[in-house]
Amino acid sequence: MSKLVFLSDFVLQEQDVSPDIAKVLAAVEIASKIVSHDIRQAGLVDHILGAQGLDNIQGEAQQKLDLVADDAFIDAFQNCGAVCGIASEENEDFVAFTSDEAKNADLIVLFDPLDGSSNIDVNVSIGTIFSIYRRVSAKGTPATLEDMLQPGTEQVAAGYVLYGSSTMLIYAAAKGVNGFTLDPQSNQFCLSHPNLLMPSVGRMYAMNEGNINACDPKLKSYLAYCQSDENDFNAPYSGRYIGSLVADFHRNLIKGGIYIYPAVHAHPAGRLRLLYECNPLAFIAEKSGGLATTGQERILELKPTSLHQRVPYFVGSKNMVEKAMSLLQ
Ligand code: AFP
Repeated sequence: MSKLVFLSDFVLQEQDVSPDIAKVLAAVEIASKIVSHDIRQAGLVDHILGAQGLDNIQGEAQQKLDLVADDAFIDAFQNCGAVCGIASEENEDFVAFTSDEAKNADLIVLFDPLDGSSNIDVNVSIGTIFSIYRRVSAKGTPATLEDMLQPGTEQVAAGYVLYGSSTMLIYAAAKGVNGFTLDPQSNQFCLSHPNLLMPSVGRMYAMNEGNINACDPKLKSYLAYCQSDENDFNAPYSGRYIGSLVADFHRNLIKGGIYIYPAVHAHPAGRLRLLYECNPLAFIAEKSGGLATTGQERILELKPTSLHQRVPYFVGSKNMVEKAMSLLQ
């Protein structure tokens, strides 16, 4: 058996992982192991399952584990020595860390601590999504809103942790995308999926089809194409919708496919959050050969206007996203 490469070794070997990015990855590793451990105990201990009784800034019921994960990641980023500020999907405002070390740090992290959290209680895969930027404000001062509202093209790196049948960390940077699986024996993330490339087409599409009458009627022609014999495989694609974006995205990254969350009546601007969900996954998609758009525009080129901005989202295999866009014109 070939030697296992731990994430901590990979970080030292990779030339595009600077020392400060390595510190952020170490923070992600610490927090995600805490969250992963808690998830594996869900149902056995009190503080994991169920709603905690309040809504988050998005007006969605916060789950107990949303808050456990949010605290774990904020603590880890605050203490890693490389991050001057963060914004999280769970909090209304961004946080500028106040220590001298943090004020002199260069990096910003935007993250969704627990994507798909409505799936926690039913033992379905969920994940943490993160995105790393360099600050635009001056070092030595507190992080600003401007630091948080950079277009996705400015991401230095992005990734996610998927708490699925195994726990995996996917990390994307300039040189490409690599996947690490948490080995339960050593409790280490080990390189298991080097140089991930998303197939340019796949046999699966993911959309909440309950929304089909609440979105642009042109989308019906794309779904009809997916369900017909006229597509790339001359056979209907399979519909797969987990309802955890990170898990649907991961399947498409490995096997090829498209994920669609369009503007719908209940969410006229789209449901998914640009900063915490769409930009990081768009970065990973593009670095692995895929594509992410609003149906009209490239996600990474959008100039964010607010922390919790939502956008329509088409992400996945390049040819599939392009085909969907062509039918929306
Ligand atoms: P939560 O983290 O609040 O559960 O939201 C998950 C999510 O943003 C994304 O992960 C899913 O794909 C999407 O919502 C599911 O939304 P619908 O239930 O409207 O299909």
